[in-house]
Amino acid sequence: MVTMQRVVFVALVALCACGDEAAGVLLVEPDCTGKLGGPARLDRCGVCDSDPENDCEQDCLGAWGGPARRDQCSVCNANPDDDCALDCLGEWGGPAILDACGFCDADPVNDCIEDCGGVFGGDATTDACGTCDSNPDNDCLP
Ligand SMILES: [Ca+2]
Ligand SMILES: [Ca+2]
Ligand SMILES: [Ca+2]
Ligand SMILES: [Ca+2]
Repeated sequence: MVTMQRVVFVALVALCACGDEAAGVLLVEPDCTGKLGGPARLDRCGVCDSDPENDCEQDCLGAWGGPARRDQCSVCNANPDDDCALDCLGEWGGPAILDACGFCDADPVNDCIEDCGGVFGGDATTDACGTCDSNPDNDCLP
């Protein structure tokens, strides 16, 4: 009876050892190239290689390998054409605009205008006879 129990015990230990070996074999799985225990891994975009540095990343909308990028004004989308730009005062997305005379501010009311001679910021005026110059002394009088 004692001998019978010992045989069963030994058989169970053998089974357990066999099971451990099987588990050990199962741990060595093929990598994504099919090589057993190989170093290659699939990244989140389905690209299989052994370089973790080139794994695709989440874009700013949360899509893995997506095209969306955050511009300098923290607006996230996939359109590079609407990225905010530096204004003339050096502020990203700022409202300042250079007028035709080279003055930079955010006030469109003070933008310099073209005089009658076609000069931006010029002081020529048209007199009552239709003569355009910057001399008020020669204006013809009606
Ligand atoms: Ca990779
Ligand atoms: Ca954009
Ligand atoms: Ca202005
Ligand atoms: Ca004049």
